[in-house]
Amino acid sequence: MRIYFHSQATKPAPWIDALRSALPEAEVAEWSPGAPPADYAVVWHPPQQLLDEQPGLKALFNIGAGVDALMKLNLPAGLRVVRLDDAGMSVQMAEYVCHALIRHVREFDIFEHEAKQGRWGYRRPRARGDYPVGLMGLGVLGARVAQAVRQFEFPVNGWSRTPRPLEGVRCFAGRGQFDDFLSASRVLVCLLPLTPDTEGILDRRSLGRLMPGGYLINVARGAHLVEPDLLALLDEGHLAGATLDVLREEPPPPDHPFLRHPRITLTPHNSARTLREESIAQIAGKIRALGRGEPVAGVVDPVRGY
Ligand code: NDP
Ligand code: OXD
Repeated sequence: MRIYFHSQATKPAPWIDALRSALPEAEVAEWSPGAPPADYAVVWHPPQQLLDEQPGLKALFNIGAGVDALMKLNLPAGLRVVRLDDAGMSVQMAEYVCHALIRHVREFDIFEHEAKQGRWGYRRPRARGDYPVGLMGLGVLGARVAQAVRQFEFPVNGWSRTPRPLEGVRCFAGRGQFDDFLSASRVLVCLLPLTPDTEGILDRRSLGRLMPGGYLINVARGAHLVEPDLLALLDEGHLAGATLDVLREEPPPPDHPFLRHPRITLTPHNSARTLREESIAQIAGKIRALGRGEPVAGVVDPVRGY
């Protein structure tokens, strides 16, 4: 069995060594143009050339949860694309979202700022019931985030493409219930995959339907957000702020208006990092299962695009 690894976002050697240890029966190498045919490829943002030169792959493993970069390529018909299925990401995502939510609702950002100005000011406590959290996407990550947010006793609304009943979550589904979901939420968390249906979904229309003083946490993809619409709604006072882990252009150009915006907190696409050990254990398990002819979880539906 031959496996190729390709990613420009991470050093290949530790991945290749770890894949060799997990699958000692396999020949594992970094992919290079003109390489002989392989059985599997483990990739992040591969070039089209890899797919064109490897039409016989049995599966393409993505070392991330989001497969939007792969869906833009011309994939051989019938190629099985397998995403990471949690692999240690959901707990990181839950930490990140709870941190951003609590920092905003408890006004820690304001306290930090005031202390640096030498001020010691009390503020009237906010009631968590006034901050219903709307989760867009109730998949592997969204469901875990919903559970974590509930632990802090915030009201939680959830929105998915098909109905996903979750204990303690008021669930909405499909475009028909989107507006009701938005108007019942003050803090909006985006954990949707990026697809033609969801690109630009965080725009003036949708963000404008949140309760006044709304807050956006985008941890999915930068292209979900129409960036000028967020700036306008912050200026108009309809939104109180935003925490963004993802931007349309990463890294952003030095003059990007979000970089120094007083009410936008940015992190460099690290809300849920891919963990090498967990990911390789999962991928190796799936390669073995496929070898035995068994089904595996996390196979992407090419029609839905996630
Ligand atoms: P899943 O595929 O498990 O879940 C996706 C959820 O979104 C599902 O509930 C799905 O609905 C819903 N959804 C998809 N399309 C629509 C639509 N058109 N309308 C309404 N709901 C929709 O994905 P994950 O939870 O694993 O990951 C979500 C995304 O998070 C990834 O695609 C990736 O882009 C991003 N991500 C970001 C990271 C970061 O570091 N910033 C790290 C990891 C992931 P249904 O349940 O009906 O299918
Ligand atoms: C992912 C990511 O999709 O890292 O896993 O963004």
